[in-house]
Order: sequence, then C-alpha cells, then structure tokens
Amino acid sequence: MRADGTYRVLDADTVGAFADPFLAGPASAASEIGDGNLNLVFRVGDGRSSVIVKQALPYLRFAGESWPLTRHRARIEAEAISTHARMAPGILPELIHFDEAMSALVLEDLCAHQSWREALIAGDDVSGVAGPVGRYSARVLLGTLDGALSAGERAALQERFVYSELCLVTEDLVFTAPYHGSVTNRFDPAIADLAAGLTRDDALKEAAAELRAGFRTRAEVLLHGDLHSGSVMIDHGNPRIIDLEFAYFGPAGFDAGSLLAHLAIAWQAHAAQGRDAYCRVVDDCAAGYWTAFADESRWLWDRTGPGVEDFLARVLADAGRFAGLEMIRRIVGLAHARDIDSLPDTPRELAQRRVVAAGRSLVLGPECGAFADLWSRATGKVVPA
Ligand code: SR1
Ligand code: MG
Repeated sequence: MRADGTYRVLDADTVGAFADPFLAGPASAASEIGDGNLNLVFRVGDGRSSVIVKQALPYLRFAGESWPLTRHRARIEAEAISTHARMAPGILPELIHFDEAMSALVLEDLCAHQSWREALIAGDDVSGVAGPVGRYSARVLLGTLDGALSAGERAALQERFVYSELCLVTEDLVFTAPYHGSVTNRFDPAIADLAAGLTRDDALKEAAAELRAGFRTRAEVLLHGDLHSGSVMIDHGNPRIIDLEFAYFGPAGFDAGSLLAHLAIAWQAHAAQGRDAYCRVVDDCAAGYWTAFADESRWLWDRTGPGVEDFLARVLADAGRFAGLEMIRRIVGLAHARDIDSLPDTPRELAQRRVVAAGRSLVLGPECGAFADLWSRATGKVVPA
C-alpha cells in the first residue's frame, strides 16, 4: 500500500519513479507497451535490467471511460499469480511487488518472449510449448478442486476469488452478446448474414444461456479465466502464463475450452490459406496440450470418490461446449483474434464462416467423448449429424 494511499494514472513520464525501487539502478527508459483490452502496461529499464508495470484503469481500456470498471482486477491478478505459482512453479511471471492503492503490479519482464498467438500467426516453431501449458492447467485444477485443500483453506481462497466484475464482462461477451445482436458486437460486413443468423438461432441461444448459468454457479476450481494463445508468452518452447485478472472459481473445463478454441482459430486461419503443413503443427499443439493435461491430472490424482477418468471426461465434455462459444464470439463479438482478423479478405471470410460453423457444432452436437472428437469438430473435419 502506498503511504499516501492515493491512486493516480501512470504515464511514460511518471512510471519511472514508481518502478525505481524495483530496479538495480535509476530508471532511465520507460514506454507503454500494452496492446491489451483492459490495462496500462509499461516496460521500465535502468539500462541493464527492466521490469513490467501493469496498472488497472477505472474503466475498460478497449471501450474507454464509457465502460467503467473498478480496479479490483489488479488485486485479483496479483493473488492469482501467487496462488497459481505455488501450484505450478516456474510458469508464472515473478510478481515483484503489488501496490494496492495504485492498482499496479510490478512484474518480471519477459522481454525475450513473444506471444504464442503471434508465433502461431507467423508459422514459427512452437514445439515444447503445449505440454507445460497442459501441465499448468492440470496443476491449478487439481490444486483447487474440492478436496485438494482443507475446507478452511479452500473457503478462504474462494472468498478472495468471488465472481468478479470481469466475470460479468465474460458473461456478456461470450455467452450473451453474440446471440442478442448487442451493440458491442463487431463483425465483417461480409458475414453480416452469419451474425444475424445467430440472433435467430434459438437452439444456440438456449445452449449459451445454460452454459452461462454453469459459468456463474459452478465454483469448482480456481481458473485462469482468460486462457488463450495471447495469454501465453513463449521463448524457445519455454511458456509463461500471463494476464490472470479474470481468475475466479468456475467450471473445470472452461480454461481448456478457451485454449483449445484459440488453437482451433489458429488452425482455421492456416487452413483458409492452404497451409496444411502448419495445420499439422497446430494439431500437435492441441493434442500436446490435452495429453499433458490428462497425464498430469492422472499423476496428481489422489482422492476417493469418482475416479480421474470420470473427472477428465467431464472436463473434456465441458471444454467442448465452452470452446464452441469462445470460437463464435471471437468472430462476431467485441474482441476478436488477430489470427483471423489479419487475413486477406477471401481467406478471412472463409475462416470466419468455418469457425462459427465449428463452434456451433461443438455447442449443439453430442457431448465430446474423446479429445479426437473435440478437435475434429473444432477444425471442421467432422460435422456431427
Ligand atoms: C473488452 S475485454 C475483451 C476481452 O479481452 C480479454 O482478454 C478477455 O478475453 C475479454 O473477453
Ligand atoms: Mg486477457
């Protein structure tokens, strides 16, 4: 907590003084590097080393002051990093300092890393990334599932991660807006027919509402809450998980669904450009994530009651449903995926239509019973009857 307990918005001129105590030498360079939807992000250096300062604004950066938000997400992110790091050491950035009054985190600078999404878009080598991310998901799920902690510890943790304002943003953007013609939706004019069709699709609307109820009420595990390829920074197969401000106790299949949705989006972007060889690379990422998640879960499983295979089957079935909604909203909703937005017109329209069709089949088709089933539907290789 700052001594004077006041909040002020940092900028490139003032963030140096704020970060100074956390650098070896005096801060000599600072720049705003954030391209995220929510917060300010600065890199501050002393010529030899650097840190990241991430500050929550009292509104949603993407929308501006017309969409006010509290700054509670900074505390949630700080606590989620610390909690997840205890369960999955080495894969979260180091939290150097948290200033509650300033709603600011001082974090290890992952300056040698790039986002997994950007590497996938560029068609780069991404080997060695998916496995550790799958093990991270298993560790935080198994570490916070009912029975993993004493009842008192778990209740205390749940109190720190109640259903947050950002959960309401997810509710709106993922489960509601695409199916109700919200003014926040954004889509290519070329697929206006598709977007309009979603608002008349009663089966999809109903399924989305049911999944929203589960998202709201099933406080099963402490999730990342926004786990996608842009939330994973990589450096020669060494992934680090960032942006935990959406963390909350929710359904165990949500993170896996979100991550697999974004890998399917990457796959569809390459497929629409005829890059089949790179689609095989993305196939390996998706299978590598799920296999590592399942194997690590089996390794960590140590409880009575329903067995680990039942647990994995339930996570997979949920992941398929959540993945479908995540895919659809990244085409017609407020926040898109650069994998597809960056394509030229013809492959972009093709990919957008395929992503929405695949998403719909995941939401409305039979429950996914095996990973291959989920992935073949997400990539449109199989369309369930
Ligand atoms: C306007 S906030 C939009 C999205 O950005 C975050 O990364 C979440 O995915 C959220 O839904
Ligand atoms: Mg995010």
